[in-house]
Amino acid sequence: MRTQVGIIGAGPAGLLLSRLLQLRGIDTVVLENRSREYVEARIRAGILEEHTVRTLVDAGVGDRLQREGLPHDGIHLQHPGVRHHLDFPGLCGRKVWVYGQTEVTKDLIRAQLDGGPPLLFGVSDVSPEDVDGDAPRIRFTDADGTPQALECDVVAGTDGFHGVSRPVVAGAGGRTWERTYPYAWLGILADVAPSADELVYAWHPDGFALLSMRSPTVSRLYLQVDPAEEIGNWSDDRIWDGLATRFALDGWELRTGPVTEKSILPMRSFVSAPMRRGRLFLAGDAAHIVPPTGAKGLNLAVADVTLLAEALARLLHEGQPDLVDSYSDRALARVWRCTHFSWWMTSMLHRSGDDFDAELQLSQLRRVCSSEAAARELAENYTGLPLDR
Ligand code: RFL
Ligand code: PHB
Repeated sequence: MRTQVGIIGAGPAGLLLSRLLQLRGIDTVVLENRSREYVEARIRAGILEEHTVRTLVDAGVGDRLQREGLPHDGIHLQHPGVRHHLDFPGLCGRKVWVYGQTEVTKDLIRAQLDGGPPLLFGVSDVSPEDVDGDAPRIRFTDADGTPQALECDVVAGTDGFHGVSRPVVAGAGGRTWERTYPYAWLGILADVAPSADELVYAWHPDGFALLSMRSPTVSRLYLQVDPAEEIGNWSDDRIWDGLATRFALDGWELRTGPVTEKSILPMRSFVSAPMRRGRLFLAGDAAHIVPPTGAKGLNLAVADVTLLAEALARLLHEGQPDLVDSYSDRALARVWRCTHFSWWMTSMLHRSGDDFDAELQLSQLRRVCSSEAAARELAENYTGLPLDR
């Protein structure tokens, strides 16, 4: 088997990279170790930046997003007794969209299977080889159990945080930075209309809570819990009670409904540099993780592959290595901006249990809710800073 770009991982980063390269006339093969059903059901991100939406629409995979996505002009920031709306278009001229990562993934998979480049699910033993030379390959076992070798010009490691690509890059040196937070999120999906028009990020003495949504009839809600908590200790009633307490506001009520999914998610920041070894390039969660508070992970993955597709087209069509040579530095500049923003949102909104921290957090929240300059800084980062081009 031979292709120009062998792509490991069919998450949003790998699927979109394949699509962007196809539109530039470059052949790809995508290798995914899970099944299509598993990949399409994985519940994750929900907020898309304007740049992400434009990229998906321009790539011809945005029809359903444009029909079903919910444009949001801002968020609500809450602390006890106060729910303040931040108006993003007024502050920075941009907005965001609510559209689940599951739906982005389904749209990309459908486009790929509908006459697009090969996408192989259920492969195993995936291993990038000879990435330091000009003729790398990916060895893997296909879904029928047959060993295969995919000869490539370039390998893209878009296999997420637990993938096989980052260890290969790290094997040549480089470094990593990591922060684990003493918080986790308990997330639920519920069949009930969202209780607010836009997302509510709430600081509360009991801990952070987030009200989000997936559609006019499906709510997505999160509660800060201890990372050692077990989901079995959280009945639906206990979750709804916790949410009602943390979002409480005079004249407002939380709507409840059947819970269809619940899980506990750890939170960490992680950056690995460089995002390249020879002809192997990392993109998305394979190279970096942010805590979900700033809604940045999926958007960063899209920003990475936008840069990478352009760089690979220049290398493979024109033989010019300048953009692949600058890819890691350009991508990492945005990664660190988003890492800072996600850390800042996380630090401002989660209870540490320390009362000094709490007063600093409340002071920061009052500042964002009263100063246009402070609000604009949040709005510019949340809606996504322009790509460095
Ligand atoms: P993914 O989505 O993890 O995809 C990697 C793919 O690679 C496959 N794979 C392999 N395939 C072949 N061989 C191997 N050895 C392989 N190892 C792994 C995996 O099965 C998978 O299919 O990474 P990608 O594409 O980089 O995308 C990143 C995003 O998924 C992630 O950043 C976001 O979900 C983060 N995130 C959010 N991001 C946002 O932009 N906005 C949000 O509102 C938002 N909310 C969230 C989030 C992440 C969350 N969790 C679960 C951590 C909310 C949550 C709760
Ligand atoms: C979500 O809807 O899953 C979501 C929204 C905003 C965030 C994180 C997650 O900051």
